[in-house]
Amino acid sequence: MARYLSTVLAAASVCSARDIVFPPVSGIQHPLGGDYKAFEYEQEDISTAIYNGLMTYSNLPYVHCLANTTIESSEVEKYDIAILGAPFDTGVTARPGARFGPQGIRQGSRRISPEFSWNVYTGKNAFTQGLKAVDCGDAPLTVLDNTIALRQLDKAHRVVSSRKSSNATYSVPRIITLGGDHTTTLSALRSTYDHWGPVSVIHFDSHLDTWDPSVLGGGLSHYAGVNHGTFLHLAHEEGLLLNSSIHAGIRAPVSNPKYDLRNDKACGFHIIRARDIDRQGTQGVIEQLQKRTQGTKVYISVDIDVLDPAYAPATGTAEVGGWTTRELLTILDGLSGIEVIGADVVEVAPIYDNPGETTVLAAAEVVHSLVQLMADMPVKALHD
Ligand SMILES: [Mn+2]
Repeated sequence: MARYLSTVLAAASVCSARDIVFPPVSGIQHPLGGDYKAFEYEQEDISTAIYNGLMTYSNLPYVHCLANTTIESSEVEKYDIAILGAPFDTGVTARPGARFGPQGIRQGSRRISPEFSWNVYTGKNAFTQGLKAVDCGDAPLTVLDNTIALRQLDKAHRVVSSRKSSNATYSVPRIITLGGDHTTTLSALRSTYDHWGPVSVIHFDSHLDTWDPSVLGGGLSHYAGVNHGTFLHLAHEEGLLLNSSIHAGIRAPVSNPKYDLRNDKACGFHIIRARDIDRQGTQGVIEQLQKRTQGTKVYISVDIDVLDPAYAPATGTAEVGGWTTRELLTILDGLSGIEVIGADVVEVAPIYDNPGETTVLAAAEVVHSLVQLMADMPVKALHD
């Protein structure tokens, strides 16, 4: 016992009781030098690491983009690509939960860091191509009134897109919204209209989302007609869209094939169905999307339910028979060169995810591909 105690006391005399002291490894210089037990805090770098600090998308710097909401104010740090959360899920027709989507997607992105992001397929790092990407946090939206919440989101988009850009050549920062249910895309399109006029939408989704409000919800009240299945119809009515838009991954049933599909066409859309990929391959899908939107500015909206529930179970209105995560990422990366003026990933409802975080990991990587598309092709605004 005495011998044991003296050993313990000897150990305690060279390091504090709870330090973990590793024996020297042959041939390896200990970072603290020969006398590695003489611990000097000055030598420890605590300036940067992933998994530290408050969580932002891909460990990007946080900027309080909504500070001092005088629109002309330019006092916040400049940026070119803004990640903006839209915690709103009271426009859904099935399972709620997407209000926690923004934090879910950030959680899924925590292993991505700007300095460790060279893509083995593209050979590029979206974060080091000259445009500054930041996380603006979430738009503060009331959970008790949809009309007010969407007006708050309209305003948040207007403020964030009106800040000074970091890159002198392109004056308008572009926004990638983390949804939120799909209704939130309407605010984003109102904002892109202000800077770029009407745009094409590439809409990845299992559902059409162009439903006439008189068919979906509007029969009940005007208020109920503004929801995650009608926002593209409303965007068309407001004149925000060009007639060169296209859906990709459609497979959910429609209520009336004649009316719904004719109405969809009238809203300016073509349709690529989910199973079309079996015949065309990813390359065929890429070519259709490019051809349809050629020569126009493009907004890309990704409803995570475009993926099969095997790849994205955590969503409100899951539809089986969808695309794989790899197929979607291949298609997105294949769109490099398109002028993307805004984008979003919506309908991520983390409560339905699994311990492996399948959905939020996929959503985070989809956002990464969207950042890459923006970095590849900076776009001038109408007044530039
Ligand atoms: Mn949708």
